[in-house]
Amino acid sequence: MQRILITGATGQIGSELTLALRARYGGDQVVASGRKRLPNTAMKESGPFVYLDVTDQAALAQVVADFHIDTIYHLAALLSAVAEAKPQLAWQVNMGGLLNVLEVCRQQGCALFFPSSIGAFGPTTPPDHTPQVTLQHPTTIYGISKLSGELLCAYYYQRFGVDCRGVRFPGLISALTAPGGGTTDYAVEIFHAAVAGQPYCCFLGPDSRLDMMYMPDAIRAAISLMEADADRLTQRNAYNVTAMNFTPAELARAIHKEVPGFTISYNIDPVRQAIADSWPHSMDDSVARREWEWQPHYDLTAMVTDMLAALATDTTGRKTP
Ligand code: AKB
Repeated sequence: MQRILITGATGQIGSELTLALRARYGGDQVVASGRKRLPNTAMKESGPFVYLDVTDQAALAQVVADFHIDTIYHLAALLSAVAEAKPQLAWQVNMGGLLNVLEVCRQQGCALFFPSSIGAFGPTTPPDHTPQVTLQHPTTIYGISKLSGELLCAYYYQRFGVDCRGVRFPGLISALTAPGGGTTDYAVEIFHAAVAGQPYCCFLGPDSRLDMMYMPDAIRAAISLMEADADRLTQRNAYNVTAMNFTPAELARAIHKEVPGFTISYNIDPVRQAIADSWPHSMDDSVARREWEWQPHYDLTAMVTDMLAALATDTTGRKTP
């Protein structure tokens, strides 16, 4: 039986991943951890929660030993826009935290899931159908930390045999938890405005096309990869995974079909626009599809319908994948 630790469990991915893993493996088997945000009621009541700062290696090692952990989903990280505002802190948390996690994995024999991002690509990467293996020269501190993280995970796999697996997530959209500090956050904020009957002012321009994914698909991607047959995996740094791509104008039109009074305007934030402009429009995820049967379930229409319904009712009662 797996004993799992999730770092950054109170964040956007962790809030849903914790509940999905507990539903799959049992509440006591999945230890959620976080540094700042309080766990929500569902997380508190469904299994153990510990306060943990991933930059404290001794505390991390202690939690892993105490709970007999054999698999870590390491989600604690600063997102792109916050990282750009605090680059030194971003390096300390994103890279220092990952190195600590990798060391504990090496010392205590744990497998590791590490989420990389479209941010690991840069302006010189082919933006359309971005290949699995291609030029990666990110220009943001977030992207540099994600690319370095991919390489460090691959190194720990080759050098020490740590079972590291990862994906490059696109922008993630969730009804349950706000993202907090990313460049793709507009794609979540817009739904909250629409459901509240308010107009939305977008910080990216109308034509900024980015890869996106609905959270239930992201959760399935993480769990499927960790359960995949190791012999079939050729990419130990990170698999491209995607589900859809759209611009703010296209997303607003899709919402408008279901919320006829909804309107969008634009007030471009130059920092986040520059970050978005450096990222791919659409990744080629055929390698993930081939090697571990990755397949998204939600396209733009299905995601919009589900998001609006989830936000209009009780989001805490949503189905898990
Ligand atoms: C962000 O915008 O920083 C993240 C990401 C795409 O990695 N959502």
